[in-house]
Amino acid sequence: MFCYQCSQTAFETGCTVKGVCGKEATVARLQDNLLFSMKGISAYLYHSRELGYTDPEVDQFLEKGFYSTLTNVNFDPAEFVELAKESGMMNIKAMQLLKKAHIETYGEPTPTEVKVGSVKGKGIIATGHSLKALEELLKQTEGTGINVYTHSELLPAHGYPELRKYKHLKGQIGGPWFDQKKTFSNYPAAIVGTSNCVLIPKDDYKERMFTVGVAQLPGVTHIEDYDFTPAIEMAKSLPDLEDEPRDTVLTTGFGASTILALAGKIKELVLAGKIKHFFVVGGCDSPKPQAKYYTEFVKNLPEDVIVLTLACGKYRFNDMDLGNIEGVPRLIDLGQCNDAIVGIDVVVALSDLFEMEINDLPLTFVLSWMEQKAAAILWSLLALDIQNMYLGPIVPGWVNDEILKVLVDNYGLTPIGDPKEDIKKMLG
Ligand code: FSO
Ligand code: SF4
Repeated sequence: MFCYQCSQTAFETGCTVKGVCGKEATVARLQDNLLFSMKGISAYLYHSRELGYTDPEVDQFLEKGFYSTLTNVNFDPAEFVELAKESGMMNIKAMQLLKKAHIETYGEPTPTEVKVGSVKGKGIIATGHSLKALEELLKQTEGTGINVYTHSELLPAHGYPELRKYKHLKGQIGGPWFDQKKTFSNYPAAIVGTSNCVLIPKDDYKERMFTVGVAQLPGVTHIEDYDFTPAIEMAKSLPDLEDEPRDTVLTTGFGASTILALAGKIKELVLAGKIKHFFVVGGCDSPKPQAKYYTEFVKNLPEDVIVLTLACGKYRFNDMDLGNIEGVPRLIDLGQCNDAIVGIDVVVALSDLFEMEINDLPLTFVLSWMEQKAAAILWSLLALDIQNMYLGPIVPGWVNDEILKVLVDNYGLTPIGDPKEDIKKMLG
């Protein structure tokens, strides 16, 4: 634990073993966990509010949750576990709200092929999660001759009809959030960071980087009121990007209705033994060497399984051509991390389709954890009582032995191991 929230704190620097106030280490860690989860919920609420959507019930929960972590309010580990589960349910509501906002504003996403790489001309690269910021950027660059590219978690934007209608939305540059220093150095484009997962820029692109909304970086111009004039002027002043081969094509934009339209076919294929298992492989990508697990995992799967994926963890394998099983794609990109709600909808629909409990379905979740926001999604899945999920590349730092025991005993949460061995266990 580490807590320095009051003046009683040990040695006036921080309580690290047990609180002077009596707070146990596990309670301190569960408080941190709840805060992480609520930060995740806040991110989704923020992007919903950008589009004019709010949910007072979730706001009310945040008040209670934050208040619970104030000094000397709540010392009970059991109630903190309950609050974490409640945060998971509230995160489901927040993700539903954001999905509704995205669909009502930009149309239902449909599968869309996105070319990777630049074309000759001026360019702006947009990274992060905010579709609202991307839309404003597209509106303001229309007719200027500037091409717009997505990076990292904005890839799924191409699936939405009201965004891909812009002809100058040319494709994708780079991969997950952590390649940005190398990627942004390599392309003479203006860059716009629209949410979390911006990194302190290198000097060679700092001047041509901009932030908008919640994202801010020292010495980087912040765009106010979605007026992208400074980024547009910067892009015009820069050299052209060059034509690249653009052989890599990524498919994104599978919404719930596209997948559910295949329900009859999926049922037929499962009953005929042609689809043996479903995997949800997703979450945050991280630069840790252990994250290679996800590439190896998907590469080694047998051909009669379907992989649903989402968030930036997909960059470990989304350039693989897994083909299809009689017209049902084997790799289905549901979108951003907040589109975990689509994954949940699909899993619930599968459970209805086969008249089985979710935990009895031939289905395994293989999650990758990197940052705080993912705690909200993990707790959403736990709140739905989804059992036997695999988690990597490392177990979250706030999890001590006592918390891990609860997660293992109550939910069968398993740290990832060797990809081939794990596949055997999952399919066995
Ligand atoms: Fe990745 Fe970052 Fe979207 Fe996360 S870009 S790591 S939890 O913010 O959310 O998937
Ligand atoms: Fe230490 Fe408790 Fe104060 Fe935190 S609230 S600094 S654990 S005494």
